[in-house]
Amino acid sequence: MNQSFTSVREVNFDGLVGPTHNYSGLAHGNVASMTHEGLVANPREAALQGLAKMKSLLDAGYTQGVLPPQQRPDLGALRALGFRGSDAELLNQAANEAPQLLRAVCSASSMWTANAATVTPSIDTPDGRVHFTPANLQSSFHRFLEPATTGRVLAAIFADTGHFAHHPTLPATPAFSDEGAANHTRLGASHGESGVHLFVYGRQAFDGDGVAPSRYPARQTLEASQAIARQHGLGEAQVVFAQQHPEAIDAGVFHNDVIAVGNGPVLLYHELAFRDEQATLDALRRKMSTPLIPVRVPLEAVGLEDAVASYLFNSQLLSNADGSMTLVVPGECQEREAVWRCIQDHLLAGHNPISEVVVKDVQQSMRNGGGPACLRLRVVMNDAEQAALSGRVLLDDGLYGELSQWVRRHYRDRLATADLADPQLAVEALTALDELTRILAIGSVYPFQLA
Ligand code: SUG
Repeated sequence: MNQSFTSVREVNFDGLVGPTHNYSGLAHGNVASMTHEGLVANPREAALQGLAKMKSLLDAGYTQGVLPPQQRPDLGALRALGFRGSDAELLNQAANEAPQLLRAVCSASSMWTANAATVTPSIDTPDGRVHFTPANLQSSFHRFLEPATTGRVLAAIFADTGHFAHHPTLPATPAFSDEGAANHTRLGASHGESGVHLFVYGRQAFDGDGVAPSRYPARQTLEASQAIARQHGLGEAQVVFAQQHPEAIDAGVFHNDVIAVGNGPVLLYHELAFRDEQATLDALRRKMSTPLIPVRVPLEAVGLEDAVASYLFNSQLLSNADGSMTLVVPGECQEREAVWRCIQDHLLAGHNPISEVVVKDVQQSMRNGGGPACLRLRVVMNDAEQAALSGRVLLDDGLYGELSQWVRRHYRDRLATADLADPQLAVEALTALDELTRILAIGSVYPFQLA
């Protein structure tokens, strides 16, 4: 084992759940979000569940990072839409005249950092820097509000321009619809060796054959994925573009990470993940310098409904020092018999590196369609890059303790959609976030701090 191999690791940056976490049913095509609309949320529990997941992975020896939530309610967005007056007046006017807009500007959706950006590790880029592109998230209004702050947060943490390169979001128009790392998987022998980048898209904007889902939107375009690859300097030999199976999207698979997950040489995927399964595997095999280990879950073992409800494929697949892998699955996998059987009989008992399954309760996030893998942005870094991070964003026991206390001090344990108009909620949220930027030592990143 050479030094460059041992000093490179994947850091999972989980999104902290924000104080306005609620169930507004904002995400069309996301079955969990649509089903749980109107439920009373528990933001405190949501944030603590997220922190507990981070802490248990830290305790198991993985390097864990944390990203702050966004400023919500996004009062600036309401002002841009013509609402006037004091903060309280704005919220009141929006609640009366356009409740759907108020719900959108209150969403805590930035917790799903797999959609924050696409990241390419330095070993794969021509200039030897880690490259970032914040996703434009233009498919929905509530998520379109994220990229500006995401860009500031990433620039604050990955500030060292000798190691990190930041690109602008793609044009926020349907042709370049981009949902970030949720549709991007890097495959290779190990984190420290060069990888092949699998970009999965739902539709082609310009010259496609028109094959696309009919019921729910395809959120990622081929053109967006190609532009990201270009921005990051990835050459033809390093990339594979594959179309998602339209049937899967129509069953509620709104991102590839709801139906496939890769790590190292392993690609765990459902039979209906890709429109052309064989061509996708062939292309990966041609370009990878190490044998691909496909772990295929057939439709007869796990139906699409079970896959979507359990979020089996929205698991984190993590590398261990001995070459084995750990699969971190959401608790909902235990509730679906076919899924649990597949985990035991097919994944754990199969000829593949997956040797352990860890179950995590992230139910508050799951009810909005966000499993363990949605909650994290993977950044592969070497020692020098890790040392060049700004702020206090790598979790240790001390930071975990402080963040847990911070959540307990500021978060409500009950939030209904009717509460979103409460001006006191906005005051609480901004007070909490101001304190958070000091805990994380990332400077001013929120609009209310920059005004
Ligand atoms: O974009 N849900 C998110 C869930 C994102 C999950 N991410 C990944 N699969 N990587 C979405 O559909 C619902 C929010 C609400 O209703 O407030 C929401 O936006």
